[in-house]
This record gives sequence, C-alpha cells and structure tokens, in this order.
Amino acid sequence: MATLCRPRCKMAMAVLVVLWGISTSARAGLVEVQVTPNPQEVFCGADTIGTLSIENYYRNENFVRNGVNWSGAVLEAVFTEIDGYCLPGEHLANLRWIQVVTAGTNTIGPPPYLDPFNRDDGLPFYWTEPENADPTDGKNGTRFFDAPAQAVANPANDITFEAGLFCVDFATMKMTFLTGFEWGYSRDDTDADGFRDDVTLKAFTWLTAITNTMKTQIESWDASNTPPNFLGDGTPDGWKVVDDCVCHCTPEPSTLAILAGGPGLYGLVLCIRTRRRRSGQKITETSEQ
Ligand SMILES: [Ca+2]
Ligand SMILES: [Ca+2]
Ligand SMILES: [Ca+2]
Repeated sequence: MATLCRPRCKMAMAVLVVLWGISTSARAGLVEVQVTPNPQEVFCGADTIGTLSIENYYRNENFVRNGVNWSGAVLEAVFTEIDGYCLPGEHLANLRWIQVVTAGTNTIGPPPYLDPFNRDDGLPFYWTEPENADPTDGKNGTRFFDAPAQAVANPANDITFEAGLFCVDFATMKMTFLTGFEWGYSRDDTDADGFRDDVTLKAFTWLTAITNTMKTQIESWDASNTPPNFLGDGTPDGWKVVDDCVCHCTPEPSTLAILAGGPGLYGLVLCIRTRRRRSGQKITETSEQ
C-alpha cells in the first residue's frame, strides 16, 4: 500500500498542509487584508440568524515546529447567533463548516477537494463531530479555525480555499448554505534569502451564494465509515444542498435539565415558541455564500 502510493505520498509530504494546533490563536484580532463588511450578516431564508466575524487572517511566517521552520496563514471566523432568533434557553444546534481547497500548486491533493484531504471521518464536514462540539475547536459549529502551513524547505506553493457555514439536517441529509468566504495564500522566497518563508495572503471575498464547486463536492461526497481512510464505495452518500432553511433551535443543556424536572415548564416553552412564530417574529430563510 505504501509502495503503491509512493510518488503521491512523497509529494504529499513535501506539501503537507496542516491543521495547526487549535488553541494557536496567539495573535487574536489580527486581520491583515481588507474584510468588508466585518462582521457579515448571516441569513437563513428571510431570517437574520446571526453574524459572522473574521477575527484573524494573517501571515504566519517562520514559526518553529518539531525543530523545523514553517510558513503559512491563520484564519479564524466566529459566528454569533442574533438575539431573539432562537428562544431564550435555546441555541442553533446544527451548524457545520465545510471547506474546499479549490485551487493551488503543490497542495496535498489535486484540487478541488474537501478539507481535510486525508479523511478523518466519513462526513464531508471540516470538523469531526467531536471537534465540532468541542468548546476549543468548533464550538458547536460557531467557530472556524485553520492554520495551513508548510516547511520553508518545501517547494513554493499556493492554495485557495472556500469555507462555508451550513445548517445540516442529518435525518434527511439536507444542508443549507448560510455564508462563506474565499481565502488563501502563497508561499515563496520573495526576499531571496534562500528560504521559501515569505507569505502573501490572498484577498478575502465573502461568498453570498454557494459556488458550483462547493455544491458539487458536497453532493458527490462518497465515503465509508471505515477508518483509516473512509474511502468511498463508488456511490455518492446523498448529501443535498437545499435553499429551504434547515436551521433549528434546541434547548441549551441547562434548559434540558430544568425541563427534565417539570413537564409544566416544557409546555410553557412550546407555548412561547408557537406564539412567537405566529406573530412573525421568526421569519424564514435565505442561503448564501
Ligand atoms: Ca470530515
Ligand atoms: Ca525568503
Ligand atoms: Ca458512498
């Protein structure tokens, strides 16, 4: 197996794109390119459901890892649910991130592909389910963080990403695109000091609708539940991108504990939800990226 994929493995090693330590937002609040607007409003159908803020987008040059110098970029985006979209005691429960590597040179795989190229589960999402739920990683889908980089001794490279925030209905395998953006960087020896450590960030572009590239990657996603590679069985798994909003609100864990103690309270919550929906305070959906 290792011998069969030798040439590709060699290239992959040379151009390794890493998901860097998630707690590495060492320079929080640094955005080195123009991001307008920031934050961006997020809609699902006609509902404004929150905002997405680009908290970090910067060059990450010459950091040392395992005794080797690396260069790359850092991007962090944070979704904040708007007050009043979900009822008090509830939160948006089914947010997921998807990232596509859309173009580049010396990337770990041939673009376009869903990130991570080396699959860590059978789902098309950027975070694994445990990562998505982790308060230090995906924060229930409200946080996207990536810090791709390569050793400065590697060949020059260039990479373009599209990241998208979705609501996902696992029962029907439908997902709604909420918002997204394009970003990326190139790494070369622009100062001619002999090290390919000089990073140039790509422009940041909001995506107000899902691109065909991302949609195709999602709808053709073919995986198995078999580790370590989760390779497919030749048939798309059936994920569909839909315009109808599939976002839903779920009681916070603390609220669930209260509800478990009293059916009367649960009835009250249901009653409030119905009344607010009928009054039109909750609207419906749009999709974008
Ligand atoms: Ca995945
Ligand atoms: Ca250099
Ligand atoms: Ca399949």
